[in-house]
Amino acid sequence: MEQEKTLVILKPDAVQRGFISKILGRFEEKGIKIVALKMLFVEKDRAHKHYADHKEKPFFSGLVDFITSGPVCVIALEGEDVIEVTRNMVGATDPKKAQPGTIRHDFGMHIGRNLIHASDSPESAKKELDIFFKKEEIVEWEHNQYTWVYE
Ligand code: IDP
Ligand code: MG
Repeated sequence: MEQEKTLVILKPDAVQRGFISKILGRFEEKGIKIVALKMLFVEKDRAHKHYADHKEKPFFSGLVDFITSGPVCVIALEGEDVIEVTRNMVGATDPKKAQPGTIRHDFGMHIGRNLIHASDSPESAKKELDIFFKKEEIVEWEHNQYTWVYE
C-alpha cells in the first residue's frame, strides 16, 4: 500500500470562525491519518516561501496579509493518494464554484476567504511540509482502523 503525505493549513478565517474541529473531523471520518498538527502565526517570510509561485499575481500581497493575519493550524495528513483525495475534499479555489460537500463550498463564500490550503502535487507537498514541519514533528504511528479503511 503506497502511502503519501500532504500539508493542510486551516487558514485564519477557519480558526476565527471556529471550524478547526469540523474540518479536522472530516479528514478523520474519511479514514485519513493525521501525522502532525500545530497552531502558529505564519511570519511574512514563511508566507512568501509558501506562496512563492503566486509572487506575480495581483492577489499576492492580499493573500500574504490574510495568511499572516491570525493563527493558523498546520496539519500533515497521510494516506493512499492522500494529496488528490484531500484536494477533492477541499474543493475548487473559489467557494462559489466548489461542489457541494466540499469544505470550501460548505463553509465559504469568497475566493479570498476560502478557509483551507492543501498541497496540489507530490513536489509541493514535500516543499510545503518542509516549510512547516521539522522531520521529528511528523509522528509515524499505526492507525488501528486501516484494515477497515483500505483493502
Ligand atoms: P488553491 O489554494 O486552490 O491551490 P491557488 O490558485 O494556488 O489555489 O491560490 C492560492 C490561494 O490564493 C487561494 O487558496 C486563495 O486563498 C488565494 N487566491 C487565489 N486566487 C485569488 C483571487 O482571485 N483573489 C483572492 N485570492 C485568491
Ligand atoms: Mg495552490
